[in-house]
Amino acid sequence: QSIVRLADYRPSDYLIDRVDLDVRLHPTETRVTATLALRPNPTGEPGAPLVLDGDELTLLAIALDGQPTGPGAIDVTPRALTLHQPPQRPFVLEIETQVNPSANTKLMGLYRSNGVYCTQCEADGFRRITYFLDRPDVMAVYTTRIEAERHEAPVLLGNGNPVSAGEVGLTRHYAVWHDPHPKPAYLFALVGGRLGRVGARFTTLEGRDVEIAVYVEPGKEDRADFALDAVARSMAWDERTFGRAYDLDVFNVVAVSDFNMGAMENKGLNIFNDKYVLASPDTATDADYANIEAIIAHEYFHNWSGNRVTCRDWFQLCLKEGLTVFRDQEFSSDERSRPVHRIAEVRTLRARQFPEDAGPLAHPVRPQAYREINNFYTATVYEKGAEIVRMLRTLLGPESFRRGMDRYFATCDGTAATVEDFLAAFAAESGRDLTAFARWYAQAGTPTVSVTGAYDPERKTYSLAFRQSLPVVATEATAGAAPEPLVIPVALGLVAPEGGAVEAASDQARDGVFVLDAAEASLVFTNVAAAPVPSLFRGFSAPVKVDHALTRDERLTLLAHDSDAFNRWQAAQSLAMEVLVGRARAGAPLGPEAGPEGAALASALATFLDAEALADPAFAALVLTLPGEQEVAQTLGAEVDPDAVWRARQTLRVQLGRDLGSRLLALRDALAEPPGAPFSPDAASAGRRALRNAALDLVAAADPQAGTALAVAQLDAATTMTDRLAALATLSLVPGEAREAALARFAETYRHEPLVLDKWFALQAMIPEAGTLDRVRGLMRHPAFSLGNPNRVRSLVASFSLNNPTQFHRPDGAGYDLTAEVVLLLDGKNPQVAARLLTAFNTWRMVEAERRRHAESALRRVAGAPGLSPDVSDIAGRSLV
Ligand code: B3K
Ligand code: ZN
Repeated sequence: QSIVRLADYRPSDYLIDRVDLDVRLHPTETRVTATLALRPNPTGEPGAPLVLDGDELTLLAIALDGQPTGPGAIDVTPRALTLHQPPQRPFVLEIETQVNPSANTKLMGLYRSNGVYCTQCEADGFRRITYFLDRPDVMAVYTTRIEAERHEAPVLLGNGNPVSAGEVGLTRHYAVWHDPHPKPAYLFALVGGRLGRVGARFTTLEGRDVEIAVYVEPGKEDRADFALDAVARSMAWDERTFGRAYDLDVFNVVAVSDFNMGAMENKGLNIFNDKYVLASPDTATDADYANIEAIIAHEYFHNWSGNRVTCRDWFQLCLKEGLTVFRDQEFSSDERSRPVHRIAEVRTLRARQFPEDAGPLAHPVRPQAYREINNFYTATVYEKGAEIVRMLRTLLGPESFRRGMDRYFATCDGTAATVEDFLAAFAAESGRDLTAFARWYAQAGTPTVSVTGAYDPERKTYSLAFRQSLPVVATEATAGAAPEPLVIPVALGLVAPEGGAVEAASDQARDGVFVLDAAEASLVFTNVAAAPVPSLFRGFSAPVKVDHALTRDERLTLLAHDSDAFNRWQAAQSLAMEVLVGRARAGAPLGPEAGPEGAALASALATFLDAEALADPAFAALVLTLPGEQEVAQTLGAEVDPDAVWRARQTLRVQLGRDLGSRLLALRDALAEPPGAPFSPDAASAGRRALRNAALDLVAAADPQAGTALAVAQLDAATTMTDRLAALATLSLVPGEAREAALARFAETYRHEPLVLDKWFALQAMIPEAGTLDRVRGLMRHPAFSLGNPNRVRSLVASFSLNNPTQFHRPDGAGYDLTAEVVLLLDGKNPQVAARLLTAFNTWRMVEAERRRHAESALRRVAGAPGLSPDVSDIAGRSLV
C-alpha cells in the first residue's frame, strides 16, 4: 500500500460531467453499464493517459464514442482501467462490469444485507461498482436506472428525484432516478429490496414540497416514526439556524442491518445502520433515542456541509465531518439541554479523542499523509474537528460566525473545497487573520494549559498567568517539528468564595473570553474586592488539558456556585479525579472508603443533591458519575495498572453509595414514574431515568445485596428498555445466581431482537471479572452472534477490547490475544471493522511493563500475519512505530 500525501495533490487530468448508470440487480451477477461523459481537464496534463479506478471488478465490455476500442488501446486489471490515448476533446466511454453483491462481505460497494441490495461508497467504494475517477474533486450529474425482480426488490431507490418506473417482461421492473446536483462518486447510492415505509411531507422555506420517508424491514414501520420526526426537525432547524433549505423533492432514509459505521449521507438517499433508526420504548434506550436523533441530523446536515460543498481530497475530511459534528451537536443542544449535552460531548472527546491524540495513532485534524483513508474516520477528525469550529465561533462571536458560514456556503456551493477555503470565508467576513488559528488543523496532540492565579489585596487586582505546552508528535509528514503556539480561546469568569459572580473588569477579556495566542501570557483583572475563585475554560472553550492547582475548597466553591454548569460538573470531576489518581498511583487496595478526600466529595455531593437533584436530574446524574477508567488512565499517563484504576474507582463508588445511600433511595422514589404514565423519550423524562439509574448503580456498589433486590424488582416492573437495561447492568456486576438467571431470561425475551441482544452481548463483555474472557469466547458461539455483522462484532468483541480495561489488559495477556485472534479472523471478511477493532491497542504503551510486553507481542503477531488487508496492516504498523 503506497502512501498518499497532501503535498502531492494534483487536479485530475480528466473530468466526468455526466454519468448514466444502468444497474440490473442480481444476487450474484449484477450487471452495471456506466456511460460516462468525459473531457480533458483544462488544469490537468494534456494527453495524459486516463486511469480509472477499480476494485475487484470484472470488465464485460467497453466502447469509446460508441465504437469498440482497438487492440492495445486499453489495459484492464481488477484494480484499474487505463485508456492510453484518450481523445483531447469531450468523449463518451461506455463500460459494462459485473459484480457479486452476495459475496461482498467487506460491505463496501454494492452488497446485500438481509436480502436488501444497498451500497456504501465513501471513501472509495464506487470503484467496486464500476471503473471510475473515484476521487471527490470529480463531480458529475447522475442518472440511475435500477432494474430487479419485482418479488425480490419491490422498492427501488436512487439519488435525487424519481423520474420514471415500469415493467420489464413478466417478473422484472425498473425505476429511473435523476440527481441534478453534481456530486462526487462517494455520494452515490442505490437500494433495492422488500421494505416497509413511513412518510411525511415538509415544506421548505423556499416553498418546496418535500416528501420525506424512512424505509425499514417490513413489520418494523412503527419503530421508524421517531427517526422520521427527527428528519423533519432537522430540516426545520437547519433553516432556522443556518438558513439552509433542502434542495430535492424527496428525502429518503433506509435502514439496513449490516453496515460498517453509523450511517451515510448519500445525496437524497441516506443509508443507515438500523441501530440508528429503529426505536420503540420496549427495544431502545434513552441513549438510543438521543443517538438516532443526532445521527439523523448529522447525515441530513451533510446535505449542505459535505454534499453541496464537498471536499477537494480526503485530507480535507474534517471540512465536512468536523463541521457537521459541530452542527449536529448544536442541534441536539437546542432540542435537549445545552449544558447536559456539552458535558456528554466533552466526555466523548476525553474518552476517545484524547487517548488517540496521546497514542501511536495520533494525527492532525487534517492529516498530511495516509496509507488507508478509511482508517482516518477518527475521533480526531470528527470530534476535535468539531471543537475547532466551536472555537472559531467563540473567537468571532455568533453573528460574525454565522455570516462567515453564509459566505462559505455561498462561495463554495457546488465545489470541492479545502480547509483554506473555509477559513478564508471567516477571515473575509470578520477581517481577522486566521493564519495562526489554522495551526489547530496541522498540529497533532492535546495541548496542556498551565495556569496560576494571584490576588493582590493592596492593588485589588487578580492576575492569571497562562502557559501553553504542546506535545511534539512525530508523524510521517511533520517529522516531529517543534509545534508553534496555538490560538486558544479561554472563556472565563471569577466567582466569589461565598458564591455570586465577581464584577471585575479586564480589557484583555472581551465578552468573557481571553485569547491565549502566545506560549505565555497573563491577564489582569482590576477592582477585585476579595480573592476570587477563577472559573476557566467555561463550557470547555478549547480542547486542552488544564493544569490549574485549585484547592479542594476552591473546587467546592465552583461546584456550588459557578454560573457555568459545565464548570460545576468539571469541579466535581476534578475532585473525584484527584482521589482516583492518588489511589491508583499508590496501588491502593479495594476498600469501603477512599479516605478523607472521598468523604469530602461525598458530603459536597450530598449538599448538591439536596439542593438541586430534583430540579435538573439529568445534570445531577452526570455530577454523580465518576470519571471513567480510561480517563483516569489517561491522567496517570504512564505505567498504568488498570486493576489499580478499577480498584480506586470501585472504592470511591462504594463510599459514595454508602454515604449518599439514603438520599439516593429517596431520589429513586421521588423520581419514579407514576404507574400508567405515557412514555416519552424527551430529555426531561430521560434525565429522570438517568438519575434513578445512577442512584441504583451507586447503591448497589455499596450494598450488592440490596442493590440486587432493587435491580431484580426494577427488571420485573420496568416499562422501558432504559430501566430494564440499567437494572441488568447493575445485576451484571454482582456475581451469582441472580445475575445468570436475569441474563438468561433477558436473552429468552429478546431472542428475536438482534439489536436488543447486542446490548446483552455488550453488558456481558464489559463485566470486570477474570471469567469474562471465557464468557466472551462462549458468546462468540451463540446462535445470535455472527462475525459477518458489524453490530454484533462491535457489541461483543469491541465492547470487551475497548470498554473493559481490566480484562482487555489482563496481566496474562489473554485479552490481547483474544482481540488479535478476532482481528485476524475478521480481516479476511471485513477489513474496515477488523482495523477498527485493532485500534483497541492504541493505549498499549501506557500500561505497565508486563502487560506492555504481552500487548506488543500480540500486535507483532497481527502485523506479521500473511495476507493482511491494507486497513489492518496500516493500523498495526503505526501502532508499533
Ligand atoms: N460520511 C460517513 C462515514 C463514511 C466512512 C467511510 N469509511 C458517515 C458520516 O460521517 O456521516
Ligand atoms: Zn459525517
